[in-house]
Amino acid sequence: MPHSGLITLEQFIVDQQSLYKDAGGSLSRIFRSLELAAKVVNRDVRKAGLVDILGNHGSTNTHGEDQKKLDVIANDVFIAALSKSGEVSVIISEENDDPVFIEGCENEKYIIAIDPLDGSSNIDVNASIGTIFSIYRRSSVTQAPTAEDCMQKGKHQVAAGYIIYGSSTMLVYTTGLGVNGFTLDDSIQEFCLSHPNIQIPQNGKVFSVNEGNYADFPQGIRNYIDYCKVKDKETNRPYGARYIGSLIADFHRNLLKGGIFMYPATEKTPNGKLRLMYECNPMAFIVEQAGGMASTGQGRILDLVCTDLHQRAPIYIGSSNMVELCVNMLNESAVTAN
Ligand code: P6P
Repeated sequence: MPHSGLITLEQFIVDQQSLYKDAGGSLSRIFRSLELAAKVVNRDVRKAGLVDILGNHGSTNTHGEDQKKLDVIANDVFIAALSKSGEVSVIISEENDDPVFIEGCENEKYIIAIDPLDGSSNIDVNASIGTIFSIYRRSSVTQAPTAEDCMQKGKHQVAAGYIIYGSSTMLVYTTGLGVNGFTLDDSIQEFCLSHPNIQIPQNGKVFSVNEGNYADFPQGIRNYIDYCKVKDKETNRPYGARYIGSLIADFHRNLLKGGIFMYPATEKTPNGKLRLMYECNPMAFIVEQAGGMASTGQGRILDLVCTDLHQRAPIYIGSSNMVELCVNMLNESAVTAN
């Protein structure tokens, strides 16, 4: 496509801003910061094998997980960029136990929840990784922000998105007016609109789950996984099993092609493994905006009450017909088991 036909992320955001009557440009400035940070992290991810930024940082995060060096670099880059936007009062990050209150921005209305580098266990083996972000507004800005300001239901998100550092680098986001994808054109260092108005197919032929935990899954989930493997031409089964171990990569493939991603509760992870505020909620907002579904197994992810900044939740997310059947089988089995 000739460059004259390109729509850059910057231009797209300005055009979208005109759709919001009370838009003052704050959200646009936040996106500009996210875009800059994404380009810096992309540069570091792309050269990870060449300089000493692979491997563990020697510290652990709030969940006791080893922090990879790139985790820490990505966290620092995004927090610095968002702080400089002047629009963000507080940031919650997978890499920080406590909220990061931005000095001089106590009266700003935006809150950011971020997983600066999700899938980091894949860094050393060159598999796709990514950044997930979620944006909320504070209900009141008359006093300094608190941790409670951050504990909002996912349905109150103002925007959500992710950057996937894969075979190409893409930024996918929603502000509640559908989902759009932008691919980084390295030659001009611009994110350009490549996937307008993404809609997830209602049915797919892929299921994504860590089957190593099969013995630990609820019976209904085992029943659904077995269902995915049955030969049935009419319903395009058996489905393909695809699991990269990087939420963003598995989610992105299913968003474009159709499919379901599952991280159930198990004995080892009684509330599931994925974190509500900066993994489940942003992905749930995106998938619903694309016509899909995201459930905890007991209800909509976006309705789940947040009682802890780093709380986890079981998640079944993707093509609506697949998620619906999966959750029905989970609950039918639970009923018959009682
Ligand atoms: P498991 C990566 O650590 C992550 O948070 C997600 O990106 C990914 O989907 C999941 O954990 C993989 O977890 O237990 O299957 O290795």
